[in-house]
Amino acid sequence: MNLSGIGLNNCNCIFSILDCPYETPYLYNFSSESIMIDFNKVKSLISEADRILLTTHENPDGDGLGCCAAMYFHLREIGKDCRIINCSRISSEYSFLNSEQIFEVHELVQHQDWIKNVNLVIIFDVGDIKRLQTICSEINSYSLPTLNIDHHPHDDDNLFTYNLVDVNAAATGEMLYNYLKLARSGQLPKEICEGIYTAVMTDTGSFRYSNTNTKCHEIAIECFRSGINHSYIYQQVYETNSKGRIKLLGNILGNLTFECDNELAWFIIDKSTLDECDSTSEEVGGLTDFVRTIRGVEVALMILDSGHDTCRINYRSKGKYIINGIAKSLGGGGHPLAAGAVLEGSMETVLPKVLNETKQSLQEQKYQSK
Ligand SMILES: [Mn+2]
Repeated sequence: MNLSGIGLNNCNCIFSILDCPYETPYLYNFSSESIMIDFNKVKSLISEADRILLTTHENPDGDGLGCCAAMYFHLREIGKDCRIINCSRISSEYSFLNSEQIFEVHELVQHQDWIKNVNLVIIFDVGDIKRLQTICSEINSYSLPTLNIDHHPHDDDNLFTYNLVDVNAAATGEMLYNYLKLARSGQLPKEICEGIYTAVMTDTGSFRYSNTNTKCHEIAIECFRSGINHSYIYQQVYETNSKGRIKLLGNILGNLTFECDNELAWFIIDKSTLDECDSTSEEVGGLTDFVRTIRGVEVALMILDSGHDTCRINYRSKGKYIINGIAKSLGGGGHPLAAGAVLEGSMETVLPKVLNETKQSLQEQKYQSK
C-alpha cells in the first residue's frame, strides 16, 4: 500500500451513537449507483440545485466543520437557499466558526419541511454514510441526491449518489479549496478562508503530520493574505482545554499499559473515570494522538465505555502498522493510521476482544514485514 500522502489524521474516526438524540432505524434502500465525478460536475450539480443542505459526520472535527462553513459562505454569496444541519452539535473549540449561528443540530420536526425539498445534500469528510446518523435517514426518506466530498477510503458499494474522493488530499478542506478556486474568481474572502484554514490546520496536526504537502502551505498563504487570525484560530482549537480534560489526560497517562515490546500503548476510560475527572466523553478527542507521541510506541489505542452498553475504540499509528484493517474487522473503519469503531457491550466483554484482535494483527504485520 502506498502511504505517501495519507497522513496521521486528527479527525475522530469514531462511530458513536452516543450523541444521537433519538434512535432511528436505517433502511439502506438507496437505488442509485454511486458515480465518481470531477470538479466540473460538482459545479453543474450546484448550479442546478436551488436548495442545498450541507452536513458532516457525527462528533464533527475541524475538517468537516470548516468545510461546511466555507461552502456555506460561498453558496450564500451565489444566492443558494442553503443550511448547515448536522447530527451532532458543534463543540466549543469550533464555536468561532459559528459567530453567525450558521450551524444547526438536526431536529426531526423542526427541519423536515425544509429538508424534504432539498435538491442536493453536500456531505464533507464522510467515508461511511452511517456516520450521518439521523441525517442519513432523512436522505433516505426523501430520496435526496447526495454529493460526497471526502478524502477517506470508500467501499465500492457506498451509498452516495455522487462521489468526489481523493485519498491523497491532506484534508477535505484541501479538496474544497481546489473546487472554490475553480468555481470562483480572484482571492478567497476571509469568511471562506477561516473554514478552509481550520480544516487544513486540524487534519495536518498544524502542518506537522506526514500528510502535510506543499498545497497545504499554499492554502495557508492564501488564507493569511485574506486576513484570517491564525493564532486566534489555533488558540481556539488547541488552547481551550477544560480542567476536566487535563485531569483526564493525567489519569490515562498514569494508567497506560504497554504490550508487544512496548510498541502498543493502550488505555481505558469508563464512566467512573470521566466522573472522577469532571470530564465527558466529548473530551476524549486527541488523547490517543498524545499517547502515540511516546518514544517506541507505534500504535496507541483507547477503549471508552461511557455506560451506554457500547464502547468506542480509537487507534492511532505512527506508520509501521496499518490499523484501519483492525478497526474494520471490529465493525468500524478510517484511515490507515487513524481509525476507530463502536462495539456493542461493556468494557468487560469488549476489552479482551479488542486487545486480542489488535495484538494478533500487529504480530501478523510484523511477521509479514520480515
Ligand atoms: Mn478529514
